[in-house]
Amino acid sequence: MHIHLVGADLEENLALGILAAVAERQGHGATVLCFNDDSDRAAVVGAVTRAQPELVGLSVQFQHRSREFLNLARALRQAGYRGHVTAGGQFPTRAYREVLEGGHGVDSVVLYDGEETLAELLAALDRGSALGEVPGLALCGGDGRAWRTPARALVRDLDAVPHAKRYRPHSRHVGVPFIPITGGRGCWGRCTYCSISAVYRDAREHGPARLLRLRSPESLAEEMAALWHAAGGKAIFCFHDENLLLPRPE
Ligand code: B12
Repeated sequence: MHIHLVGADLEENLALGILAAVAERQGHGATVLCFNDDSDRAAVVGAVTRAQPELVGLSVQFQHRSREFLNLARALRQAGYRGHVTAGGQFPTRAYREVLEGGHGVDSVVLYDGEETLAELLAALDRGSALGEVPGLALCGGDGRAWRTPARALVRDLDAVPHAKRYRPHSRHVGVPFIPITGGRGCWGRCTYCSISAVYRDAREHGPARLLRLRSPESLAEEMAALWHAAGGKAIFCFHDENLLLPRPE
């Protein structure tokens, strides 16, 4: 199968880079398409209708852009795209009913971490088996109502997550490669206004989930070294972690 992954690319999108690596590890092809605002819609629709991938994955990390992504899904359907459209990221995870019941042409939502669920969704689509058996999804029933498949635990070992596919050349700042990377996920804080806290606490209400997960320094150093060498021995690493300030010195 070939899949298209669509999302913000103001800085390299690690969510899409990691999911592309997951799909390629399974033997599928994966293309990342930039969708920074509505002006990118025509290019995305054009690329999808030309290539007709089996799946399009929308990464809706920002609530303020949710309307743009749902309009994009509608535009794909109006352009005749009949493949599977799935959405992931913080917004669809929390608003899966609105995304699935709104007639936007979205077939499924991958809740919380995407690695394992996307891999199984691709396998089920490949085999033609029932999506309701894939844990960690939200789907739309025959009655037009959204429902959740069995819960899936958040990824326990972040060291086992494949390194993000670097789907474009790194941006450069003062000529130096600028390389986004993550060392962990989640936050121990409980700020009432922050969707990060809301999403991970919601995950914990639906299954085994730790609010804060860290990679091992060894795994992180190995990836940084590989990227540094590949970038010619100079790099600015930008951590896309939610929070680098941890509660205890150790
Ligand atoms: C990196 C980042 C940025 C970067 C780069 C974004 C880009 N790619 O272009 C920059 C600095 C540009 C940025 C800007 C902004 N950001 Co910002 N950003 C982040 C940050 C810190 C990390 C996102 C990330 O890549 N995480 C690493 C990956 C691995 O984790 P992930 O995204 O959760 O992805 C996993 C799952 O969600 C899922 N998944 C995600 N996408 C998909 C797609 C599919 C198909 C599937 C199956 C699964 C899936 O699988 C992934 C792997 O498990 C997040 C914090 C967060 N936790 O999300 C804030 C965050 C997304 N940003 C936020 C905000 C508000 C903004 C700004 C609006 C701030 C501002 N006022 O300007 C701007 C908007 C920019 C714009 N014009 O649109 C908020 C969004 C809140 C909300 N719910 O709407 C967040 C959550 C931070 C917060 N404190 O709340 N941001």
